[in-house]
Amino acid sequence: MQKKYADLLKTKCCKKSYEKLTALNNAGLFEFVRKYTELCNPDSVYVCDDSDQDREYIGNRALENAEERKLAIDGHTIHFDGYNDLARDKTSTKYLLPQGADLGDALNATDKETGLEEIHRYLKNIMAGKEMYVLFFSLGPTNSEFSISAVQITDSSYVAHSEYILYRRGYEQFKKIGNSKSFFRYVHSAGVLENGVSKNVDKRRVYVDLEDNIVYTVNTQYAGNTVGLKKLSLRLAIRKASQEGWLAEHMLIMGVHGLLRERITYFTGAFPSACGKTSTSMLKGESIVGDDLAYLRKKEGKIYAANVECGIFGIIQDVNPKDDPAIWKSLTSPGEVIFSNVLVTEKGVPYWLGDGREVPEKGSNYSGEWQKGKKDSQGNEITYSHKNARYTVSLYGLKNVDCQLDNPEGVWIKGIIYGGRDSSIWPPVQEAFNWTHGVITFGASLESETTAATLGKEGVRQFNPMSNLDFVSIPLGKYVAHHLKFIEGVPVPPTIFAVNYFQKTKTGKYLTAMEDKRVWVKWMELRVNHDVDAVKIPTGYIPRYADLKKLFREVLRKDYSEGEYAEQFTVKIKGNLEKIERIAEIYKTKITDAPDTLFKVLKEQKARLEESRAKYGDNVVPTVFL
Ligand code: SPV
Ligand code: MN
Repeated sequence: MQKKYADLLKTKCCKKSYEKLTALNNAGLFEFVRKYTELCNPDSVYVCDDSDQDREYIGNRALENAEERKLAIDGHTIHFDGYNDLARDKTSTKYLLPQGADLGDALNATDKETGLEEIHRYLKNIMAGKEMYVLFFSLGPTNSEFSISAVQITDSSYVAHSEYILYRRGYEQFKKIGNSKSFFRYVHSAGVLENGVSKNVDKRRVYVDLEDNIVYTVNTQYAGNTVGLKKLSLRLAIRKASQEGWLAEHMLIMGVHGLLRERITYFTGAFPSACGKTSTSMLKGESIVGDDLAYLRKKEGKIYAANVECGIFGIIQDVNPKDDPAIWKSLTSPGEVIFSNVLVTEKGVPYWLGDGREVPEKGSNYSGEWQKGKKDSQGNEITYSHKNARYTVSLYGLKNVDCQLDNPEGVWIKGIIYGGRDSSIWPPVQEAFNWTHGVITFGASLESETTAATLGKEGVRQFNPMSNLDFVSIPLGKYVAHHLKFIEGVPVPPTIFAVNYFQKTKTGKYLTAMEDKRVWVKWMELRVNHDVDAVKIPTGYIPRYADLKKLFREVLRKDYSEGEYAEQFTVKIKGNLEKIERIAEIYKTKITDAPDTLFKVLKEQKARLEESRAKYGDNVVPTVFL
């Protein structure tokens, strides 16, 4: 038997690739690679180790097989996904459930046996005529309590190339885990390519096997559906974390720098896709540890976090030199960048929505050849760059990267931020009364209006607890309970905040400017370090006007009027009460095992809001709470 396995891999791998695989001495890993080599039937198999040579090989393959094209600036390439494959596909992403298991109605699941049969049918011979890549990475810094080893099988050199930019290499780490079965596995095939993009998107599937820690994904290229270590790993990690007592979250990690002293205070922040997570982590004057995925662990009575990644797969829309100087610089200077789904001119110059430049007359984009006024089959104008167009860059090249990025201990987290796209209810910033209140009324009650980062209609208000709804892989009630429990034994847990960058006036104008975020984070930094007092309102603590006025002056050189403060921080009693009703109803009817604490905390909040309404009416200016 052993010989037969070896024979198959030996014929598909070059000698060096075969040796790299066997040097890992991991029978389970070897069998996994053999099984999918046999099933997917590639012409050849290339195994990558941690060498720069292999990284270069993958980058070159992406150009040779036209999944990427060179752009004018050295190191820059462009990749296009298919026209209907430009965002995460929630409908086709399913957990494979063994008989008797139940994740509740809020999560998308299917019978494991049927799902596996279907995906294996799709995978059969899917790589014929192609090369298969086998890659090893580490989720989190290597040689750390946070690290999880992961192996990726893919026939897409674009996916492999993206992973090289986004994750730490993990071949050597695999050597250290020996024969362990404790690693994550991903099998991906873009399927048949037509003009460089997946042809059979109608047969796109992302199936997550939680028992065996394997994710299968076929007939898609969009990174959110294919890059195993990103959102596919998050789904596996959430379950693992719940079993082991830590948290895997859809969170940025950043260092906020004190205005007064040389003090760096670390925060994590959870925001749904396209709601300001990357831009917060990249704020001018602060330093970035990560923009998307964080693991949080409890150590010696404190909470530490590490970035799962070491790169950014960021939304490019509205990246401009004024608001995002650091990213702008990497997107316009030589160095490794993969642009996806932007417009590219004949001269190889990329353009995107909101870049502040004049729009070219024509070029290539996600719809093929594009010229101004081009319409889709329904007569709608095709934007020159897609709303979910992205850039992939390494964090190491950014001037604002935090020096703790690779610290195997992680960074000590003193504040956690929750934020959604909410046009009418939450103020720009508020602080929870305590951990439980923050977890329930901010995290577990998060709602956000949908965006182009997932397929489907935009602007629909959606329940999205901890910004993690798309990735939670345990029953939601258990997930919330796990958060409540997480800080047991932590004498001073992180302070929880909620932010909202998207409040609008009745006429649809944003109430706050993009750059105002810089003030909100500085206020949070002062709060967790006990430097300022705050105003208690029914839903939490908000800043005092005088503190904000000072911060606006110091940080942005802007005048901040009492009128602005009153408008932005008015307590919307009706909106808040309706929200409580909506959230309580969801947890009552759709989610089994919701913790009792959740209903209790919501009830208390309701009582506070009703009391204020009786005294002051529906819209209460913050000054009455002084
Ligand atoms: C997001 O949409 O939240 C992302 C990109 O970070 S994706 O890989 O699509 O998840
Ligand atoms: Mn994300």
